[in-house]
Amino acid sequence: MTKITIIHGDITKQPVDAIVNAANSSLMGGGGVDGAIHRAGGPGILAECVEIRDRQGGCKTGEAVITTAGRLPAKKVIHTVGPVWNGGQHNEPFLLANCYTNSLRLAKENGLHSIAFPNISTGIYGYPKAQAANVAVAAVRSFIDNNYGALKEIIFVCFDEENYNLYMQILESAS
Ligand code: AR6
Repeated sequence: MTKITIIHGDITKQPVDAIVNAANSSLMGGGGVDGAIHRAGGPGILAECVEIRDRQGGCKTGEAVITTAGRLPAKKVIHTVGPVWNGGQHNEPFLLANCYTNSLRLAKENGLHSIAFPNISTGIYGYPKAQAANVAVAAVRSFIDNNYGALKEIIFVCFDEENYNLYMQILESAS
């Protein structure tokens, strides 16, 4: 069984096996949750991101890579790159779903059992929050159905109240 939890809070405080970062394709840090994770986790995270960049040239939209979590209470950080919202006709839902699926796959491959997601793409990248929440929940549910028992807990960490209310509505209406 995999439990889905919704939290209104800060992802850098979550004591889980992996937290997911809404990064950009350079993996060199940025604002929003990316900035918060690098600030709280310290320079060890960026050092591993530099190694990954040198090895494979960053991370494409929808893909995911894994690093240490440095000083964070989590064990690992999974960095994924969400799509920039560009009107919705440019593969945005597919690419956003890939962020969730590829992060979950990486967690499973690394033997990690609890993972916390921020609301990828809904800040600086401008993805409409309700649409992003529906994509996120559908992708997570589909992964659970196809990977029975691989993950014990999947947490959606909503930083703003609007996202928190949206996730509560979606999960309540389906249960
Ligand atoms: N904990 C959880 N969620 C947070 C936190 C936090 N500490 N801080 C912000 N959020 P964003 P994006 C929420 O802009 O839209 C960066 O510069 C925030 O409220 O962080 O995917 C990267 O380097 C929002 O709901 O990421 C990229 O260049 C969600 O996290 C670009 O931003 C995502 O907002 C990525 O943009």
